[in-house]
Amino acid sequence: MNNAIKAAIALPISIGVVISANSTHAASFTYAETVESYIQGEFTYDNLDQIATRTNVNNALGAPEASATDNFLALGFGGEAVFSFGGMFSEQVKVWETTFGNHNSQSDYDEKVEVFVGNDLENWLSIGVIENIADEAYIGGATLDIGNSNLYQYVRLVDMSEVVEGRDGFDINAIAVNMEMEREYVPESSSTLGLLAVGALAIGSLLKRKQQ
Ligand SMILES: [Ca+2]
Ligand SMILES: [Ca+2]
Ligand SMILES: [Ca+2]
Repeated sequence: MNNAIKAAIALPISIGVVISANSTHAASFTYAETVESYIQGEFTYDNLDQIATRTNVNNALGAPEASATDNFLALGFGGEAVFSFGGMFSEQVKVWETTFGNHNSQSDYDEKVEVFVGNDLENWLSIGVIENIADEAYIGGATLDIGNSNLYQYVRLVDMSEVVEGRDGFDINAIAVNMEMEREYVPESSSTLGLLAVGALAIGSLLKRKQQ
């Protein structure tokens, strides 16, 4: 292949990579769309109706309920759940927790979760721990930075709460990720497609000239 053809192919590819890595727009959050898995942890009470309500995985999908309702997924002590969002994400993960009662005086309502990101359901990167009350996850959600600019597909939450009688671990009201990189890439990739077309035309005319 001659150098002119190589350059015509390389140009749109290299531009596509640069655009996706330099995106600097403000964060926009997309809520969880699918529960990939849920492993119920320990519930230290035996109200079966309440357990049935709080183990409905759909309660963790979509936008958070603003005030405390039963619309959450309790992990149970040591339990875990994996979520996906309809696309790749980067930079940040945000979690809303549900806690009833007077949060200032009830330390036995403290609950926490370790947050992981990954792409294959086997290898996970821990990005930190969210505490429901200390991090105000039960008010407006708590955000963790991923700490790199890679794209990820899944978020895994693992309950780390201290076991207390009559409780059920961390309660996921909602979860969201920053899809800004992915969204930014979509319109830019259409212009990249335009450049690919230009590149293809250039290759076509070069080949034609060679044949003549
Ligand atoms: Ca709670
Ligand atoms: Ca709980
Ligand atoms: Ca909810």
